[in-house]
Amino acid sequence: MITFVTTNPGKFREVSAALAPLGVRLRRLDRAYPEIQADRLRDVVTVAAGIVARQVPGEFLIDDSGLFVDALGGFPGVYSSYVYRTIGPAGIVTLMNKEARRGARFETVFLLGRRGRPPRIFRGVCEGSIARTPRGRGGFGFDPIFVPRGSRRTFGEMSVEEKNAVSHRARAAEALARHLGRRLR
Ligand code: ITT
Repeated sequence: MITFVTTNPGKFREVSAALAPLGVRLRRLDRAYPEIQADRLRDVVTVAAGIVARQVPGEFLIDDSGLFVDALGGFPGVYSSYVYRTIGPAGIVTLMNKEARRGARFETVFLLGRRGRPPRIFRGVCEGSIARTPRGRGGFGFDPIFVPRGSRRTFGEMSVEEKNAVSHRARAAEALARHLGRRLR
C-alpha cells in the first residue's frame, strides 16, 4: 500500500482510477507539505520529499503539477497553485484575451519515496491549448480551460476515464506502474 500525500481529492481520484486496474492500491493522506520556490517541479518535490519522509511511515507518493502557457512564457507553471487561488482559470482566460497563440501544456511530477531510500521521480506531460472561455464542471483546477491536443472538449467536459486516457497525470502513473512492475519481477 502506497500513501498518496495530497490535499487534492481530484488528483487522488485520477491516480487511483489509473492504478487500480494494475493492482496498485493507494491510500490518501490529506496533508499539505511545504513547497519551495523553484523553477522546476522536480526541485519542488525533491525538497518536499525530505520533509514528508520524516512524517509518513512506509512508502509515499507526492504529485506536483503545473499548467505552462506558451504565450505567457510558461506562466503559471510552478506557481499554478497560487494563481489558481488568486486569479483562477477565468483570470488566465482574461490574460489570454487578445492572444492568438493558445498552446499550453500540463506537467505532473510524481515522487515515490520512503525514509532512508533514494527517491524515484516519474513525469507526465499533456500538450494542448487554452480555451476561449471556461467549459465543463468535471475535473478540478484549470481543467475547464484546457483542451488536450486531438480533442475539442476541455478536461472539464470529460469523465475521469476520458481525462486519464490522455492526461499528464495518467502518463506519470503509467511510468510509476512500470517501475513497480519491474520491482515485482
Ligand atoms: P497537493 O496537496 O497535492 O500539492 P495542489 O492542488 O496544491 O495539491 P499542485 O500544487 O500540484 O496541487 O497544483 C497546482 C495547481 O494546479 C492547483 O491549483 C491544481 O488545482 C492545478 N492542477 C494540478 N493538476 C491539475 C490538473 O490535472 N487539471 C487541472 N488543474 C490542475
